[in-house]
Amino acid sequence: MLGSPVEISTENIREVVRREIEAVSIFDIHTHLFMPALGSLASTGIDDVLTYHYLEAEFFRVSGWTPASYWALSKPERADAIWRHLFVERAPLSEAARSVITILRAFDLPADSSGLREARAFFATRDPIRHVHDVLDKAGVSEVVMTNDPLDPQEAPLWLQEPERDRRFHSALRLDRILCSWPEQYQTLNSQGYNVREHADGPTISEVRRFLHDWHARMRPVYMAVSLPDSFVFPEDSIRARMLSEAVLPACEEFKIPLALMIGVRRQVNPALQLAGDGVGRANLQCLEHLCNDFPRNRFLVTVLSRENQHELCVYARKFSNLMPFGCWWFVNQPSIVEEITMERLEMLGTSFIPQHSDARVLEHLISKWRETRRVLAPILAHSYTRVVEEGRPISRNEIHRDVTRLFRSNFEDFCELKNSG
Ligand code: RAT
Ligand code: ZN
Repeated sequence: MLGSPVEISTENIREVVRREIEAVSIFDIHTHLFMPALGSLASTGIDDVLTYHYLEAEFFRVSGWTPASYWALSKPERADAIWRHLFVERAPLSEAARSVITILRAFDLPADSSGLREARAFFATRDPIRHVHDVLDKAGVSEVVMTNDPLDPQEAPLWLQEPERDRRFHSALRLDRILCSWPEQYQTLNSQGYNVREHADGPTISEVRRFLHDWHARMRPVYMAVSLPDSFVFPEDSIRARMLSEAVLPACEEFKIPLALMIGVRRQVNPALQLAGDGVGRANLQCLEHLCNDFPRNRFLVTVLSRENQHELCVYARKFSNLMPFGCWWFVNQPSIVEEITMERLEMLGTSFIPQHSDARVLEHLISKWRETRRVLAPILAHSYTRVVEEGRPISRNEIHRDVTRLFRSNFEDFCELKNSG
């Protein structure tokens, strides 16, 4: 009997699921964090928490400040302004604002003070290495995937120095500059010694392959990744489509790693807001049909930004086992929408998806984002089990443990073949 001997009653399911989700050690598959050896790029502490671009967008709505006057200030001054407008002059009701309260309380810091003196003093005394350890521990996260851009002028030189690896931090090779800004970026590849051309003719494709080969050897990424606009189509007659089909996908196949597609961002709809200036658009997901069909030996991790695209993504995942939906990305990482998306995915895909990633930009985000994810997902998963038990199929603790492990880590490990790759 599958469910016995430790099958549980419908009354207990909620509590068992809550405990399992509380206890699981999470593999966070997409963040903007950096391993300690790349610490000069890392964000941490109260000033970085408050100047997160999700909060900056909310600040510009209520403060009456112009972006120019805001950007003219130092980071602590910007953090002070955000604290005053979003946390002192009004209650922090938004998801991004409440997240700050979670972080402060996780370190026993006051969440209702008029200024940031105590919080700043606290973070200033933290030993950086110990702090990383404590934050991962408090967040219940064992491993994270970074976002590593080989064309970033600050990041690339650090990788050339062979930084010390940390097994809690995996790399992801980000391709946005190659796939979305080729005319502005091809000369950066030239400066790294690759003979590529503006119109991607001549040796360009084989040189991009060589570039990917070299950076793969350097970073050892668990996947390659790109964020794509809502207007993304595939196939098409474009440099991006050629790069994808002739360089990136063959390289992913050779290295046996997936390509992560993050589809639906409208970059810089309001450039004055800088990082906070991106928007969202509904994409045409027929691109996935073509990619999954035309490249059956490739694997695709996919997240979509528009709420309107979520159902379609589930349908495509039912058609293609080389497609793995992941996360509730950015503008859909709001509890009400996460509930809806996760329920839909459970109903359409069982446990064959990756429910969430944190997108943490600041180390301490791991605490608030995963606390919220655990809080939102537990009742949804419990509800799904309850419906099965009500229909007459017992469920055991072991099964819940196995499913929670799948959702929060092993679906990703298996899809990336991490266990076999050593
Ligand atoms: O969520 C974010 O912080 C966005 O700014 C983006 O970084 C997005 O997640 C991305 O990876 O492009
Ligand atoms: Zn991101």
